[in-house]
Amino acid sequence: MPHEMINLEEEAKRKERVIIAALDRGSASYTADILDEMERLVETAGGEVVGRVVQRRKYPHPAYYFGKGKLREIKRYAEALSAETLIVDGELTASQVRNIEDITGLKVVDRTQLILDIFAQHATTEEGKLQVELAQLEYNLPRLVGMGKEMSRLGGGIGTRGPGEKKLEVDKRRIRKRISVIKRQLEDLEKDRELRRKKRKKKSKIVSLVGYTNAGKSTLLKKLSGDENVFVADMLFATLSPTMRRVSLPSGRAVIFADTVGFIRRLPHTLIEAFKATLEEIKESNLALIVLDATDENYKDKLRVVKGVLKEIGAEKLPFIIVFNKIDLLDKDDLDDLKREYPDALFVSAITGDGIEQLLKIVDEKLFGESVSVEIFVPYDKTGVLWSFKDRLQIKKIESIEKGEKYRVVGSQDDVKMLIGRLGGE
Ligand SMILES: Nc1nc2c(ncn2[C@@H]2O[C@H](COP(=O)(O)OP(=O)(O)OP(=O)(O)O)[C@@H](O)[C@H]2O)c(=O)[nH]1
Ligand SMILES: [Mg+2]
Repeated sequence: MPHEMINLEEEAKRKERVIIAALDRGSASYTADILDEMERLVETAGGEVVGRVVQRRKYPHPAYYFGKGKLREIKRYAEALSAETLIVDGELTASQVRNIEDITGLKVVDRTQLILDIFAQHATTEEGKLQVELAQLEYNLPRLVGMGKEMSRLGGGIGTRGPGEKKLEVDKRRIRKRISVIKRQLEDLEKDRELRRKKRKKKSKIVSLVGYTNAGKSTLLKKLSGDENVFVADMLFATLSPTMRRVSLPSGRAVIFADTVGFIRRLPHTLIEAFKATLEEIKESNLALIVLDATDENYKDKLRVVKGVLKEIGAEKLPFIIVFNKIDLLDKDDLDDLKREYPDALFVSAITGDGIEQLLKIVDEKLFGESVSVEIFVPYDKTGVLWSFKDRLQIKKIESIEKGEKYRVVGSQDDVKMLIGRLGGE
């Protein structure tokens, strides 16, 4: 008996052995980069990449995606490596999946399903789970055409998992029903969200943290807010649901920083659709901090991707500041080069706290204008007027004098002027 138990444990620990494959459409370095990213995605999904395959080809084969000969090669390669799963870059049609499975004998998953699988595992909130399940079902529905017994081949593992350990529904009729139920539930949740958003927006300005997955957005939020409970992890798509924290700026005003799902190039469209409500929060914010990993050689591509997604969700007009993070890992020369190239960007380390003070100062100025500090006299009967500004100005009492009190107030020029006007001053 004991050895049987050990086997079970090993089985649970055993990682799915995966071959990743992509077409090289003309740029070998781009393809290598895509495969590196796929490898990170596979690891995040709990699999292990045991081999890589590239085929030079301008367009995918309509029936086989790769060439038929290449697929036979993949089959031999997989046998030699004891791989069981093939993950293909891009989106496959139902018949491509079936044809590749027939020739290679492998379980076939495409990049979109891989990403959806990770989202399914990382969704924690009710809304997040529903959004992911919706994206999965909508992606899979047209791919189930004519699929009957083949579906049973999807025994488990990457590409078959639903949110919260649930198995993904594979029956077409039931999927359609489930999709409409989820959509209704999401609509209700979105109404609540809308209400909360309006309330929040009335009270404080919102700064959204956006960027490529793993850039360090959540770590930055953790540092800014001092809240140890913000979830940070060295994996892709660690954060799925918006997380908000109130943070005090140097002028004394509080704003809300909002962290949300990370982006990736060619973010599956079903996901953008399903996450629309969540992503729209970004559009409604007052300022975006585009967080980039300063150690990433391809940060320019990533910046382009982030701007592309912002455009897609209608947030291209949102004012933004570029924030290079992880500068603790950069040597001085590289950092200086970066600073020369991006004179308006900010440079921080969310781990050491380097540059955070400057970041808060710039955010303050960008949102409220440059701060001024003045001494004012407030007659006793106008104290209420003064305190009605407490969310916008930093107010400090200096002394009581005859008929009133002297205060020092710090804040934007406009707010200070308005206060003085209301107090009946100059
Ligand atoms: N050395 C160093 N590591 C950092 C820094 N900021 C974040 N990290 C690490 O980078 C990894 C990703 O950080 P997260 O904050 O989870 O990244 P994220 O942008 O929220 O990622 P997603 O939620 O997946 O979009 C973690 O391992 C962090 O510890 C930094 O300033 N310096
Ligand atoms: Mg995060």
